[in-house]
Amino acid sequence: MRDGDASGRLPDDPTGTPLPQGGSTVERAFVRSDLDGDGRLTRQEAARLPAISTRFDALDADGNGQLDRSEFEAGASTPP
Ligand SMILES: [Ca+2]
Ligand SMILES: [Ca+2]
Repeated sequence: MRDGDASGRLPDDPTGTPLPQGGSTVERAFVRSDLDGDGRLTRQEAARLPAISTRFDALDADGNGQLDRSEFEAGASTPP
């Protein structure tokens, strides 16, 4: 048994965990709106963003009822 050298810190992970502070304004908006953190916005989550929710069906390119990040970014970068 040895416990004398444990620093209690996890090694740095080069792949990282995405942080809300790390991305663009659009990405932060996505992360802030993604209340359950599953990487997709439901219609309910998108309701916080009127510019998105009013075009939800048009932005949902694959029609699965949720906006993934690429669908969201496409909508957020396109004028209404
Ligand atoms: Ca979500
Ligand atoms: Ca979709």
